[in-house]
Amino acid sequence: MTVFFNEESYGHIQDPFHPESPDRLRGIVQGLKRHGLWDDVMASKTGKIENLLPVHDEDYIDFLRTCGECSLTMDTLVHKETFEIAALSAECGIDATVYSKMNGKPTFALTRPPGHHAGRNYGMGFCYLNNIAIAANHLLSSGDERIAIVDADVHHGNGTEQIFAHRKDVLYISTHQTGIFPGTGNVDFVGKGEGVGYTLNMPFASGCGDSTYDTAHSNLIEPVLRQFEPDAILVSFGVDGHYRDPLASLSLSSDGHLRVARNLMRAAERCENRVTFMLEGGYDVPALTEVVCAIVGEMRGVEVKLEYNDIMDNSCLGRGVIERCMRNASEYWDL
Ligand code: Q9C
Ligand code: ZN
Repeated sequence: MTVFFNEESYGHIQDPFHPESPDRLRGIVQGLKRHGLWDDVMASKTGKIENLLPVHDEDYIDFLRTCGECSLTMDTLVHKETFEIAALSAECGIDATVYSKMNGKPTFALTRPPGHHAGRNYGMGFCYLNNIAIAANHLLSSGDERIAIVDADVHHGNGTEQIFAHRKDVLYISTHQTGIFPGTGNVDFVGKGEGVGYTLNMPFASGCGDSTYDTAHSNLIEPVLRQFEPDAILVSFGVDGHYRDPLASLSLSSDGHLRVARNLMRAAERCENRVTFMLEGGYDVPALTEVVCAIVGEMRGVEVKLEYNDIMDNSCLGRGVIERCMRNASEYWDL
């Protein structure tokens, strides 16, 4: 099994013109079928509340479950079916990480709705339940000692960062665009209390792309992952850093996204190939589709041709940010 997906996710429709629409998944599923990659897909069973409780307050869960029609923020609406689909999305993430653990293989969870903006008692930014935090907690409570979360969505994962800021058993590394939603993810925030040194933020300016990400991975993300020695790597994977994306303005190409994924799969060779990609954002459906297909293809040994490969950043525009992050991180890591 490589891909984890639930039909029910199509039923999550915030409003007809919302960018986080079911067409995103329809595009991906169609693409995977076209490339012969849809023979290896697993669905999840209804989300279990016990798995949500270590991450979210019971009051918040009850509110989501019972409010009927309400809104968490202007662009994060709750309908009567939202809680159930969000809980299934969280379960999808858990199942993909558990499968990866049992079989020593990378997995891709088509989590929808996404999760990384959701905190203990709030949802925002199209997120209701923090899928990746829920999966990380599940692994930590079933024998794992250290989990690394790499957040490659263009937005900072404020929810994930906050949930784990004080912990040293969860490493959180985020690359994101600065100056856009949600506004968190400053390079000088390195965690709290026991967790100091276990949060790394790289807030890149508009325009940063391929060469910036290549450098961030080789100079910082890879060495820190090697030293942390995680039992598994979980990836908040968005494709909204793509130059085609309508919601942000970084300039990653499709191949740039694929290299990010490859780097993480290579890092995971040191933890029995335990790496799980969980879908976060990505709002240009053709770009989202080709990138996800290429990553799943990489996992399965199938080559997927990429179309959106313009290189817009070949001079490491984000070097200053990477250096500032390295300077902060070098207090805690050998860099
Ligand atoms: N003026 C994810 O990619 N935009 N969420 C708010 C407010 C919210 C993105 C704009 C973007 C949320 C999972
Ligand atoms: Zn995003």
